[in-house]
Amino acid sequence: MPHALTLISHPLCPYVQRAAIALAEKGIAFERIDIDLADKPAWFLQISPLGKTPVLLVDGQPVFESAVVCEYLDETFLPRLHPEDALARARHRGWMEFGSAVLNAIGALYGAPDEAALAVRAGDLRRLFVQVEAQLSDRAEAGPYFAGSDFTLVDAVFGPVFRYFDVFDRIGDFGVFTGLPRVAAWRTALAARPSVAGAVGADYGDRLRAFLHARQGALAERARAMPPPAPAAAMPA
Ligand SMILES: N[C@@H](CCC(=O)N[C@@H](CS)C(=O)NCC(=O)O)C(=O)O
Repeated sequence: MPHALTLISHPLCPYVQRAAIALAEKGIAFERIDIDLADKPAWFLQISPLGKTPVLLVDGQPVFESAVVCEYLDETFLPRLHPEDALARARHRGWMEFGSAVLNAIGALYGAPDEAALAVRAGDLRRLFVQVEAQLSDRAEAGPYFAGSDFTLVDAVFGPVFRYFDVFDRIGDFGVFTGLPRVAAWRTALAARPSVAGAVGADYGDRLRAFLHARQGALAERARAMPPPAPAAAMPA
């Protein structure tokens, strides 16, 4: 019997997007409920032990933590997005975790208090992507995805990562991907993948810019120098 699946979400959350991408890749129907993370509803706090999105409700039972949600989906619904081989699968899990480290570095970028810190944090991000470039160079297959021609959960993690840069690129040139051709090609391939493109609303860019506008710091300062986007819901860091 099919499960009733509900993804408790926030329109900007990159961790939510991982789950939405995995669901779309598997062709699974689900309901998506966006909440305001700046004013968390009581019902959400009852089902989310850490008070974070995403939560996947499976027949009413909450599963929390995006990596766990993705693993559950992969064990339950075809096609598999993890490699069959246990060692390859373990290595993919490592790169999913690496993707979370990149998200933390992105958080540090938009938290940079001044231009000097912004440059340092862009450099930190670049160093992470230099490691990704080396990993992509070691692929047995040429691409276009992390492991070659098959889309995997690592791709589901990095699609939302790269999406931030579609907005950052309009704010300034941070040089994060300069001289990293495999990373740049992977970014382009993921942006074109329907599951990745469809994991956010059409207003994602405006929402992210509104989020940045409302913050303190150097990136916010630069974002405010651009024409103002439409107002959007706040998202805590
Ligand atoms: N490790 C968690 C991280 C999820 C996370 O940080 N979600 C953010 C939104 S993108 C959140 O809910 N923040 C609200 C809060 O921390 O209060 C996961 O992978 O699911």
